[in-house]
Amino acid sequence: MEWSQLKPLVDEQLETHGLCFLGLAKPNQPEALAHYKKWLSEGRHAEMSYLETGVLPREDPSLVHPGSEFVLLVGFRYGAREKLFGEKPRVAQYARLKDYHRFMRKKLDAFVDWFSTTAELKGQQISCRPTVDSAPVLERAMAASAGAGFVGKNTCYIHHSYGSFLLLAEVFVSGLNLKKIENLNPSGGESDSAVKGCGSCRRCQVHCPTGALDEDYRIDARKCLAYWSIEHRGPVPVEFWKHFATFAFGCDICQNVCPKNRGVDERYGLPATSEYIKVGSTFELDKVLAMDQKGYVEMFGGTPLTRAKFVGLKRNAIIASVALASSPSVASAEAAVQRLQEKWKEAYGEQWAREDDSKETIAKTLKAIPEYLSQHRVDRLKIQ
Ligand code: B12
Ligand code: SF4
Ligand code: SF4
Repeated sequence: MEWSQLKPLVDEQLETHGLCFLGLAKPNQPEALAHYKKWLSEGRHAEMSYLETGVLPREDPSLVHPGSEFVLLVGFRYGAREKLFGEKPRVAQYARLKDYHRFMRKKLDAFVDWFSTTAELKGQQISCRPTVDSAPVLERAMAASAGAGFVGKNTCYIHHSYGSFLLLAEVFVSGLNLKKIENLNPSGGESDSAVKGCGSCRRCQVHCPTGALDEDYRIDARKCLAYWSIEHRGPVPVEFWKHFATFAFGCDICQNVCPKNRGVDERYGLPATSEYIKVGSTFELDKVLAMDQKGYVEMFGGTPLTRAKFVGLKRNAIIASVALASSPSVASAEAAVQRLQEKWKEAYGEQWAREDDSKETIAKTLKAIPEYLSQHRVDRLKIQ
C-alpha cells in the first residue's frame, strides 16, 4: 500500500470525527526515552510514581501492542490562546470539556473500524490498538517525530499550524505494509526543536509563575501548578498558594503566552468543542466550597476535574479563596478566612470526610492559612 494514497484518506476520515492527523511515527523513541529516564532520575516527576512504573512500556512499545511497526498520531483541538481577563480563578481549558479519554476513545474506535476495513480491502490483515492516555507511552516524542510539529521549551507538543492546545492520542498498528514511508515523514523530533520551533523565544520560561520551566525543553513538576492542583494528593505547600488565585485547576499560562498559539482560530477556525464543554471557565469557589458528594458528581462528573477527586477540589477552593481574599489587604483577608472556616464548620462539622486522608488534607490546608497570611503580611510590610 502506498502511503501517499492512504494518507489523504486517513486525514479525511479523522476530520469527519473532529480529529486531526498529526502523522506517522515509529513506536520506539530512544532519544526521548533517555531524556525521560534522566528526568525521572532527577526526581522531576514529583510524587507521580506511576511514571516510574511506566518506564518499561515506554522502553518496549511491543508491551503496548505486540508487533506494532507504526503509530498514527492523532490530535483533538480544544482551544486557543486565551487572555486572562474575566473572572478568576480559572479552570484550565482542557478540563472544561467532558473527559477526553472517553470521547476521543469512541472517535478512535470508529476510525480503527474504518482503517482495518480499508486495509483488508487492500489485502492486508492489520491489528490496531488505540490509546488515549491509556498506555504509558512517549506521546509527545512520537507526535514530534511524526513531523508536523515539535516539542517546545514549555515541553508541550506544538503543531506547526494548530499550536499546542491539542490533546494527543495514538493508534498503534501492526501488520501494515507501507511503501515509501521514509521520504514522507522526515523525523522532526525534539532535537530539532530549537531550530524548527522555539528559536530564541523564551516566553513560556519567563512567564511561568513558579519557575517550573527552569531548563530548555524540561519541566520540574515539583514546581508546576498543574501538578499541585491536579495530580498531587495531600496539602499543597504554602509557597504555591498565591498562584491559585489565577488558576485553581490546571494551568495554561505557558501555552497562553506562546506565540505559536497566536491567531490559530483566525486561520483555522474555532475548534469544534461546544458539544463537549461541561464546565465554565471560572472555578466557582462558593459552589465548590459548599458542594456535597452529590453536587460534586453533578458539577464535575465525567470531566477531567475528577482527577483531583472531591477532596482535591475542596482543597483547591480553600487555597484559591485565601489567595484571592488576601490580595486587597491583610485585614479583609483575615475576615474572609474566618468566614471560610465558619462556613466549613457549618457545612461539615467534624464529620464531613469519609476518608482519613481527605480529612487530613483539609485539616492541614486550613491550619496552614495563618502561615500563608503571615508570609504575605511580611511582603506587605517590606513594600511599605
Ligand atoms: C505526567 C504528565 C503531566 C505532568 C508532567 C508534565 C510534563 N511536562 O511532563 C503534569 C501534571 C505537570 C502535567 C501538566 C500538564 N499536562 Co500533562 N501529561 C502527563 C503525561 C501523563 C506524561 C508526560 C510525561 O511522560 N512527562 C515526562 C517527560 C520527560 O516526558 P515527555 O513529556 O514525553 O518529554 C518530552 C520532552 O520534554 C522531551 N525532553 C525531555 N527532556 C528533554 C531534554 C532536552 C534537552 C530535550 C531537547 C528534550 C527533552 O522529550 C520528550 C519527548 O519529546 C502525558 C501523557 C503522556 N503519556 O505523555 C500528559 C500530557 C503531556 N499532558 C497534557 C496536558 C494537556 C497538560 C497540561 C496542559 C494540563 C493543564 N492545562 O494544566 C499541563 C501542561 C504543563 C506542561 N507545561 O507540560 C497533554 C499535552 C498535549 C500537548 N500538546 O503537548 C498530554 C500529552 C496528555 C494528552 N494525551 O494529550 N502533565
Ligand atoms: S503549567 Fe503553569 S506552572 Fe506549569 S510549567 Fe506551565 S506555566 Fe509553569
Ligand atoms: S513560548 Fe516560545 S519558547 Fe515557549 S514553547 Fe512557545 S515558542 Fe517555544
